[in-house]
Amino acid sequence: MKQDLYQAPDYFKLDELLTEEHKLIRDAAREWIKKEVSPIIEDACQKAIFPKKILPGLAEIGAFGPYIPVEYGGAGLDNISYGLIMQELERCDSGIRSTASVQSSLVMYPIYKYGNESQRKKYLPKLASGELIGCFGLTEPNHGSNPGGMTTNIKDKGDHYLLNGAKMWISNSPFADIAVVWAKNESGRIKGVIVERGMDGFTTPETHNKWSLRASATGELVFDDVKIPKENILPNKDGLGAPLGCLDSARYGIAWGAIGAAMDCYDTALRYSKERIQFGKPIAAFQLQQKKLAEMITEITKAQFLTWRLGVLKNENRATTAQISMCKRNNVEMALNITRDARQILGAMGITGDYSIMRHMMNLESVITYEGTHDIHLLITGLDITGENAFK
Ligand code: TGC
Ligand code: FAD
Repeated sequence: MKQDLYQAPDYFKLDELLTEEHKLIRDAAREWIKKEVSPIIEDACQKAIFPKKILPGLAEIGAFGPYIPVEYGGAGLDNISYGLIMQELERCDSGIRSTASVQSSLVMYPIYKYGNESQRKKYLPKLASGELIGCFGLTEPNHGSNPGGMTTNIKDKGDHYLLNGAKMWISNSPFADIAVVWAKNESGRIKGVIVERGMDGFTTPETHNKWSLRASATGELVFDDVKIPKENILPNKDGLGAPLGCLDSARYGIAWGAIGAAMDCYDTALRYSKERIQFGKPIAAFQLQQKKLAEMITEITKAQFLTWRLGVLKNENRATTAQISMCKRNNVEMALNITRDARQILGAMGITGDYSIMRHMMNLESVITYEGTHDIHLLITGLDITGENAFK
């Protein structure tokens, strides 16, 4: 088994802008990843299984609901700490970050923000400890970028609702204990519904044959006359703005996560380039390889500062949806470009599972599509700066 030799690049001393608490949390996540996840991640990806045994460890490093208040079992941390944890997880594998993103931003966040006190007390502590795992159902077979067109629906039956419809491409669905599902009521208003595994008519078939995010389980959510108790409806917000609010939080985490993947590829390529000898010298001595490496660290550094600044704005409740979109879009593209250059620096070795680069590259093909495609984020920026809506 290959040792994880990762050394995080910090070319412009961003660490000096972090608090002691940020660094402690980041370093704890980094060490845990090296010890517990790096040794098993390649095998999990090759076998296309999510390694469930890491769930308690993820909870222990605070990856489940980092910013949820301590009284509900969360870690009560700020948004930069949340981002740093996501960065460390995705440094190892986007699928591991995905699981934590979904649990934190797409399951705990809506229950905390839009749920009532009894829903918060019932679900949040168990989600924070990893005793319960959740998933988030927004995308449907015919409604991906346009979730407002969803057809999944609830009908009021007096003492309960009946839920019908289907969601697809749902991270964690095959093993999740609960699902936060978005469905329209009779008036066409979108409501959040907590669906529990075991409810009659609720199934979660797994999606197989993915070439990307293989260490993350993806599946469908199928609802066939599922009887939903009224207390499982999130009462405090409805409309498309409710799920979109969750996406702001998750996209923010992805912006940090993508930097982690890029940092890992840069670190791997830099080390390899110093060790690999061709024509009598290390390939790092050739200008063409230096160009790739120099551009990688430049782009990583720019993304680190953009994202740190976004974290500061988020802590002050001043980060806008459009800023988050810009950051997610920039960082994922930056990371994907870096995987491609890093892979070339490793030559043929770059295509093997002995190194993480190709795995990151494949993973990022999902990351550039989920939580809003690359195009959608560009149009969000376009709308923000011009005032013209180019979506429809
Ligand atoms: P639009 O008319 O713009 O907005 C509808 C309502 O929502 C409000 N709103 C927001 N509210 C809170 N936060 C935001 N970020 C908001 N953005 C918009 C808006 O004010 C409006 O409110 P109201 O009261 O007037 O109704 O909506 P639209 O139908 O034109 O769509 C806009 C668009 C395309 C940007 C949006 O729908 C979108 O972002 N599409 C992309 C879909 C997406 O990102 N799906 C992600 C699914 S989850 C996922 O991928 C998880 S992967 C997890 C993992 O494994 O890590
Ligand atoms: P489409 O919306 O069909 O888009 C296809 C193409 O058309 C894209 O290039 C897109 O940019 C472009 N396009 C669409 N509309 C426009 C427009 N107005 N202008 C210009 N171009 C446009 N969803 C969840 O709800 N929960 C999850 O947990 C979840 N996990 C996922 C995990 C994985 C591994 C993947 C791959 C996806 C996941 N998704 C999840 C779904 C994801 O959010 C959607 O795939 C994404 O929103 C895009 O939808 P789509 O795939 O239907 O593409």
